[in-house]
Formats: sequence, C-alpha cells, structure tokens
Amino acid sequence: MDSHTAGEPTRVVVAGGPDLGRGSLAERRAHFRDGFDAFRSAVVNEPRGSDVLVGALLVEPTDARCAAGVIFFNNVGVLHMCGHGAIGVAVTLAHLGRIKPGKHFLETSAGVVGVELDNTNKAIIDNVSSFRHAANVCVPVEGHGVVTGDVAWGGNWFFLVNDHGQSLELGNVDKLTEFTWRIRQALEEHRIRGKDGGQIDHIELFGPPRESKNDSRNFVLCPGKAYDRSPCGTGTSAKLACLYADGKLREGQVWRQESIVGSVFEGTVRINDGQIIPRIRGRAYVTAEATLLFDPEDPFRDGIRVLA
Ligand code: PYC
Repeated sequence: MDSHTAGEPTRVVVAGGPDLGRGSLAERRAHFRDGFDAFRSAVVNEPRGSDVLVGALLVEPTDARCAAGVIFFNNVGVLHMCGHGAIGVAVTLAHLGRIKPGKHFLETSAGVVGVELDNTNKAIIDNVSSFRHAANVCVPVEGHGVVTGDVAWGGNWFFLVNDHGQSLELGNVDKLTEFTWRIRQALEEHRIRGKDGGQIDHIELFGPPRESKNDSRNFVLCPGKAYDRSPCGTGTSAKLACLYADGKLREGQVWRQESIVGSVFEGTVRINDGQIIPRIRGRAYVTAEATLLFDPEDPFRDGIRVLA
C-alpha cells in the first residue's frame, strides 16, 4: 500500500515479507538488515520505487498494546523510526479497516509510538523520547568553512544547522543536497557521532518560513542522499527537543514546521518523567494498492541498489 505524508511517500508491506522470527523489534530489524537486503532493495528502489520512497514492513508486535510492529527502511538501509512513515502506516491501517479513528500504538525498534487518528486522514504521533546530545558542534566542511550545529535524537540522529547562508528553495535542491552531503561526510571524517556512537545520517537546515503562520522552513537530507519532501517527523522531533532545551518552546506550545515543498507538520512537546516527548501532527493520503511481482528472470528483480 502506497501513501504520502506531506508529500513524502511510504510503501507499507502488508503481506509477503520475510519471516524474521519472534525476537524484539530491534532484533528483527537487525535480522532484516543483515539477511534480507535484496528484499528491502526490491521493494523501495528502482524500478519499482525510487530513492525517496520509505518502506514500512508490518510485523507482529511483541507489546500487546500495539496495533502493529513496523520496520522502516529506505533506499540504502533500515531506519529506527520514521515520523512521516508512522503517519502513513496509521492512515494505511485505517484504509485497510485494521484500525478505526482513535488512539493506537505502533512498535518500532526505537520504542513504542502513540498514534491518534481522526477520520480526515490526520494523525498525531506521540514520538519516542527525544533529546539534544550536543549543542554548537563545529565541523570544518570542504568548500564551506566551519559549520556549527546541534546533534539531536528524534528517533534517528540529526545534525541541525541554523546558520548556513543557503536559500531553502525547491529550485536550490541540488546545491542543498551537495552542501548537506558534505556536512554528513565531514561529521563522519571528524568522528562526530550521536550517543553510544550512533551515526548521524540525517542533516537538517533551518530558515525563515515562506508562510508567516509557520515558524520555520527546513531541508532534510536523508541517509541515502534523497531529501525529505515532508518536514520530517523525527527531524521535527529533534528540532523540538533543541528548542525546548534552549528555553525557546514551552510544553504544549505549537511549532509549525514547513518543509522545502511547503507542507507542514505541527509539533508540540510534553514532559514525562523529565523526558521530552514530541507530538507531531500531519496528514497522509493512500495513493496505490499494488502487488509487487518478482520475476526470477528479471535482472533487476532485486532493485538497483544504491550504496550509501
Ligand atoms: O519523517 O521521520 C521522518 C523521516 C525520516 C526519513 C524520512 N522521513
């Protein structure tokens, strides 16, 4: 089932996925990553998909509260969490009649995520606890001098940059991609990582919004060099955690994050036992129901694999 959330596509695999056993979601994600890379690539990469498509494999949850377990993946590997994808999964499950409007939970390898669904394609995600790991980290970036940003977790690792001198316009995507890719390479080169050595594989730039009712516009580079068409659920969560840490956002205050294509997620935070829990509201639309065919004679049966 295909959908898009704020312009960013999600392909939910509802049947026919590999048997990943009965371990935790983190163990099954690792099993999927290590043992079924051809399946991952076949589902999301060309010729059936594209670099921008995020896959969501439905699996049995271990937590009985959850409507489904989900393993998110993209053109180069697996993700821990995906905010636009979780909204897409919720709307897809409703389309399939598997859940009704109301409150539900999804189990991911990053933790259990709440989803509140209405009947107008809107969903609110109660994301995993998010936090800023390091503020004002300086990294020399080839051709751009020293770039300063924050390292934060929103379900994936992000490097968030406010001061960059770039114009966040759709017509400037090639330059933005090249700039953010260099930042990512520089972070790796200088061994700048998240907590426990987590690789920072998402780079996020911020600038003024185009619409005055929004608070900010962003450009998010995803791990496989595609840019997020949505404001990025985990990226907005990382941003909210930084704003809260800086005293620039109060509990419950709405932050409207505009994407590079002009779509919007509304975010708030609530504090639970001292932890920052971002809530992200967005809309998804189902775009296709399909059966993927894998012809053994097809030389590109497993997709055209992209190397990160
Ligand atoms: O919405 O969290 C998100 C996301 C991550 C990568 C693409 N979208």
